[in-house]
Amino acid sequence: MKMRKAISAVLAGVLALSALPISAMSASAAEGAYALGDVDMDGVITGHDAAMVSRYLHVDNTLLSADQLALADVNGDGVVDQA
Ligand SMILES: [Ca+2]
Repeated sequence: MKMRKAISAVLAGVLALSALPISAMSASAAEGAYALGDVDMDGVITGHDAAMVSRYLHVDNTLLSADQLALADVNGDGVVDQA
């Protein structure tokens, strides 16, 4: 149940971000090449990005590169977590 809540929180964040125009998002992470939240760096923000963050948090804390961690910190608090 705890994990489902965490996944739901991440998905809600991704969905909220996907509702924003791309121009409204900071593109400073990963040298501006990718939008915040685009953790898998495929050019679009999808559930797969949220799934990668969930996997990083709960299964493999070596999964994400430094650039991916910067993209995953969508609220800019310096911590990659459900928020
Ligand atoms: Ca993506």
